[in-house]
Amino acid sequence: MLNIERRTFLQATAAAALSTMVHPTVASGAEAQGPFKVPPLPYEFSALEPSIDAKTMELHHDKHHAAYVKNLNDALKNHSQVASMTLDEILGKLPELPEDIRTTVRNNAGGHANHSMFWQIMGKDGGAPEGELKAAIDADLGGLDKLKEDFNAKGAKVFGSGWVFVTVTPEGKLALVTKPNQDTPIMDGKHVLFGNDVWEHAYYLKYQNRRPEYLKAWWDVVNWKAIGDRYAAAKSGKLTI
Ligand code: MN3
Repeated sequence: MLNIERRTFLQATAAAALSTMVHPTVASGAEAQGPFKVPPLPYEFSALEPSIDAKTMELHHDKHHAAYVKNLNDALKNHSQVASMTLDEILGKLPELPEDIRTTVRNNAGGHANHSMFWQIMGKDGGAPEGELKAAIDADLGGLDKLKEDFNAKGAKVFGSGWVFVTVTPEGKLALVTKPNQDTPIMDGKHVLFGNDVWEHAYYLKYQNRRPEYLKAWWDVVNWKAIGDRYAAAKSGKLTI
């Protein structure tokens, strides 16, 4: 009898210990505490193979992006006014933010915006630019082949970590721009049509130091349908991040 009670007690204790161990892990999952969340990847980690390998996608989305969101939420813990702003508002008003969180917010809100855009504009069977988007690429960037060539050249030249972007005005005009670290053209009051991440974490597992090879292969997983939707949203004033 005593032995059975003891066993039951031990089982109950073990279950309680397990539940206190498991519960906080679930409840406080990477970014759960705060206004910003990591958007789910809209495809499998392996969907962009062979251009981008599944392991890179998993680490990039679940670890790197999640860390930007966690750091951003942590920085805003005691800044409820900033925490109530949208990501675009925060990025457009960095100089007005409290100085003690400005750099942290710049890096991590930038990282959150850049990666949220990045997952969205990639995918399988991405098609080709069509309609007004194609016309704008032809008119402003010299056509798709020239865009790829110039974009890759700019991306290859980013020293250290950064991004290469195509920006879009409300009138639909396109331009190429690079940014260091997790900066974004949104910080200059511009809109991002799309961009590519040239941080080593985006390609190093598969390409090591061969960034130009990654830049070239990346075009195979660009989702022109999603970019076309962003182009239309930019022209109707509805484009965010
Ligand atoms: Mn990245």
